[in-house]
Amino acid sequence: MTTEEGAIRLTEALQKRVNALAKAHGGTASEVVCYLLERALRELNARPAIAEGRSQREGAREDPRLDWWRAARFGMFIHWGLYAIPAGVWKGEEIPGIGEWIMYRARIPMAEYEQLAKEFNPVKFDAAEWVSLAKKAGQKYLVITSKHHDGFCMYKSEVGDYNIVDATPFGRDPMKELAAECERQGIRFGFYYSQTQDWHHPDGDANDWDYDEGEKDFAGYIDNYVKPQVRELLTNYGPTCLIWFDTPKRITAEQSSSLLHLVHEIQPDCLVSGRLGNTLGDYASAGDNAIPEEAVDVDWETPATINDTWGFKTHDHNWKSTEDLIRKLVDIVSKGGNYLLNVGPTAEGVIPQPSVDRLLAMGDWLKVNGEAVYETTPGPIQGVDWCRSTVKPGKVYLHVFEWPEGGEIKVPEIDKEVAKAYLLADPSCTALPVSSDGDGVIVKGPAQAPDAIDTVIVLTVEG
Ligand code: JFZ
Repeated sequence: MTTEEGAIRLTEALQKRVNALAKAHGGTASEVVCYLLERALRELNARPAIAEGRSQREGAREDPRLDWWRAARFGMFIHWGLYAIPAGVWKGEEIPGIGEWIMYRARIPMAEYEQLAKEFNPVKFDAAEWVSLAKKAGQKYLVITSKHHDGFCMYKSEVGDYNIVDATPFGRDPMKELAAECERQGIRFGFYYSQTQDWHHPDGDANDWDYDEGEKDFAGYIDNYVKPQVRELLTNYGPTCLIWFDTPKRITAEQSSSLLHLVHEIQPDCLVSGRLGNTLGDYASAGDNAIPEEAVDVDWETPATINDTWGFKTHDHNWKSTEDLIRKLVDIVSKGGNYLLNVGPTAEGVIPQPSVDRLLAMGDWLKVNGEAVYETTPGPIQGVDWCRSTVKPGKVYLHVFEWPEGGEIKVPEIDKEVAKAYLLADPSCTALPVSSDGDGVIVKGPAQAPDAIDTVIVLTVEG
């Protein structure tokens, strides 16, 4: 289906169906297409940000093991693997969709795809550089793909030789180097692990072009491959802050539960993400780049991309602006969530410069405004487009996205007495004039927005 401004050319099959519907309902083809599109978009928007089965396990909401994670609010996600070599192009053809799915999208035979390992040699990989970028960005934890759906292990596994140490000229274990560097720089280190989909393993989920789905011993794959690998990851790399499982389809509640207990048996403080499935995760996982309309009373996290892919793609230059990224971080935190923002390094081991630039800019903003993000909880002002709010005891942080004409901020009702208002960026905390017009507090700020992206006004409140 191709589009030119105002005109949609449908495939023949679709055209036939639309014409039949138009005839049946006495409308025009365009009316039918518009109706169907609007309905699809409504359903899309109506889909909850936190899907069924990926929410937080009963009882975990009060679990003190999550306190560091709740306070952290902002983490770095890293999708890195063999898929960074084709980088979205296979045999000269651009393969649509997220880069790390190229084997699936192009139905690449496993025997062909695994040849990529022979040329994977990221000589420019520098663990210290990656971790210091996370630190400068203000990201408190780092989660990297130890094994994604393609089944290639980016760590030294004794359970199979389809791994970076045994199968590539690189021969080093980047997970070892990153774990050590995170320890050194005070960043918490975690693993992404694809527990259901494994397009390399004959019993793993989803490769139906090399293997017969009906023949698969998925339970055996979980018990004899996944569990030994999870044990390796939680045994050989020091303290692991969390395991980020993914796409929990085909996994039973028993299997999710046994994985959860395996993780907590080996490292009791290691958290397990909501995509463990069957609502057994230590915290809830929202859909990719999905942000709930309003605050959610669970511990939740949104995994997000800076462009439109997780794994590196040569031709994906659709980078979000720094303003967009900072406002998404604040929007998520103001609703009680964590923001796990991704980078997709190249096959040489380099994080794309557009990602570096935006993360450093976010870090600069957080150096000034971090007090209104870290260790905060959702504020009293919700569902207002021009601002967001976060709180700490005795303080309400008003995040002003759209600065009002003349700098007169009409603070929506917060049913608390405002003792003082000042700009968070003002080291002298000079009081701003506060008045009341009977139905709310008015704070008189500078005529121009001190920070066009998000100016934070601190309201000190009684009780
Ligand atoms: C999954 C992966 O398939 C993808 O490659 C990436 O790792 C991402 C972080 O997670 O993609 C998903 C998983 C779940 C949803 C959407 C994309 N979902 O629940 O809507």
